[in-house]
Amino acid sequence: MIGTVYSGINNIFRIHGVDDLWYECRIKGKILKDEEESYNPLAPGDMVEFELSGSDKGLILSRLPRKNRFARWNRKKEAWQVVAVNLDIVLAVVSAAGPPFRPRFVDRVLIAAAQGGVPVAILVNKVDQGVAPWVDDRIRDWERLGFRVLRSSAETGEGLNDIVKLQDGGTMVLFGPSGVGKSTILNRLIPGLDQVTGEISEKHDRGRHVTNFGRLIDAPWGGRVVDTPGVREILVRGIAPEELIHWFPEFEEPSALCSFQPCSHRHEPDCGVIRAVEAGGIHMDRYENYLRIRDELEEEARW
Ligand SMILES: Nc1nc2c(ncn2[C@@H]2O[C@H](COP(=O)(O)OP(=O)(O)OP(=O)(O)O)[C@@H](O)[C@H]2O)c(=O)[nH]1
Ligand SMILES: [Mg+2]
Ligand SMILES: [Zn+2]
Repeated sequence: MIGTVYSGINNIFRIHGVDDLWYECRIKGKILKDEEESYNPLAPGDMVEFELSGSDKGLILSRLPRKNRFARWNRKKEAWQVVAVNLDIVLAVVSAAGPPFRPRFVDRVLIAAAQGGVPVAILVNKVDQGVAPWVDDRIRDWERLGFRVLRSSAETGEGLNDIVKLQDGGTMVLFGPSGVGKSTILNRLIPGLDQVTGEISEKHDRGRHVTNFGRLIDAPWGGRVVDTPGVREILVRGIAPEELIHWFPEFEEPSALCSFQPCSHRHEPDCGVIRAVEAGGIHMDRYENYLRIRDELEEEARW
């Protein structure tokens, strides 16, 4: 039997079979072959082959090849955590305010999505709480770079239709910090969904956070969405430090003009990137984020 993984908790996976029935499945044997260096062999959206072990129970035998994957590096486990797979788009969700707007978090999601081969867009939720000038400034910069940025309020309903239009019958994962409104948005869009909302991140700190497995949801208008538990951080991994600029599209052209080659674009004289920052072609905050991530990657490379 073939089916799709919708959710998982304590290594029991909820699977929708191609026969349109639902199954509770465990993995047969100890491990599922995973050549991708991730600690979770299955993620929402995975297609699996399983054998029946009861009327609505099964044993997963193998995972079918993935079209793409969106993963984040798990610092504690020192491995990739695959967030969701077989996606049409990643929606990086942040809040305009409360919890604070986190543009650098978004920049990292943009990189992680590109690494996984998944198109990405940005959603700034809670616009009903006001959009400060510095927030708007950063949004405009993403737009200038060609990224699609949506603005929404789950409170007033503003912008929610744009999310549906963007998803367009495909599979979309909502990914972002805790408390930005991912589940509230989905509850509002999908009557009767009843995703838990309002759980504040401190609860996770106290260890009540039992699973970090997302949930695949069939959208009544077609296609699917994946709600994911909020994360505190997203690390950039798997990129050589000197390759990092290729993941910041607006750095590419200026970096060709650097006098020193290779140039780290930190403090070298006559650096095209630094000149572009001064001239406004590269946003200062994006540049500082680049420096931060570059430091992290170099630190990592030393180990
Ligand atoms: N003012 C305002 N509050 C919102 C909005 N969207 C969500 N909230 C509130 O923000 C809180 C957190 O919302 P959740 O939907 O639980 O956030 P989440 O992103 O799912 O959080 P995690 O599941 O922890 O990752 C709830 O109290 C919501 O009522 C919004 O657009 N405006
Ligand atoms: Mg939630
Ligand atoms: Zn340079």
